[in-house]
Amino acid sequence: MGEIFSKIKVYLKRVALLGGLSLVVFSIAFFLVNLNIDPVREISPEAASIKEAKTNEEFKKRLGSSDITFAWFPDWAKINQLAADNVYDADPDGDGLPNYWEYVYGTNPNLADTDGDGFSDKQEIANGYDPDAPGEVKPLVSVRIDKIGVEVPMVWSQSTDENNMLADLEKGVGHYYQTASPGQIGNAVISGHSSNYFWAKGDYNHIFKDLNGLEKGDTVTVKMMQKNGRIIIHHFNVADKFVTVPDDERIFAATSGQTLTLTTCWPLGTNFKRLIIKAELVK
Ligand SMILES: [Ca+2]
Ligand SMILES: [Ca+2]
Repeated sequence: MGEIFSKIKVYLKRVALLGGLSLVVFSIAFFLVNLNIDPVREISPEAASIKEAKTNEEFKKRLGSSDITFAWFPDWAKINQLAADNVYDADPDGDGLPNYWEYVYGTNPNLADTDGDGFSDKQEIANGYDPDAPGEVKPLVSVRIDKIGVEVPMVWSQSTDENNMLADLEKGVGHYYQTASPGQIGNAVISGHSSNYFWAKGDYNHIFKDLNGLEKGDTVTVKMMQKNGRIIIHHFNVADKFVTVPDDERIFAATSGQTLTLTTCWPLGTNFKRLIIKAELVK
């Protein structure tokens, strides 16, 4: 009888030991597994940079084809204490300009009239004025057309008087008075010489002589520089090309898109007709 008891005792000890060991193993496994799925562990640098890249992508999507030459919306949003909710599209100063455009133009997202000249940031941008320079200051603009080797300053004409416009064309291509600002909604009309009298003044007497070489899909780039150093680059794709009489109303016709119209005298050496290029902002 005693022998049976001592055997049972040994057996129970083994069971207890085994049970204890199992508990220890289970506990370690449980600890390891839970360590592995710890929800508050830090984001690795790689994961963080992917997250940043996604934010950047989102930002680029909103800009369409426009480029910017400076860094980093999220930091700017923090500096300006913008609420994280809907941060790109929100308009805390109510000037009609969403935050991401405030960022591009370098304006204050919490102040409707950044330069304090009585016109809101949105009004100034829509009308081609520099929103961060008080008064009637326009950004510096140049037009680049790689296909025909053109890079030329654009002059903002102050009237439709022919002599004024001819004077402007001595300094570059001319933006027709009161047409849309390039990149804004409407029809921005820009003219340049294809030819001129050989005694005419200026360095741009033949600047658009190869305009006829443009075809549908070719790119025209407009670069705008503000006083605050912001550079905004708009890309346009050629959508149409035609030759017509100078007073064809299609040249100045309003559009609901962001249209760029280039015009020059045609055929070369005459001013009887106009060669017209219509381009649309790439989105
Ligand atoms: Ca705003
Ligand atoms: Ca203003």
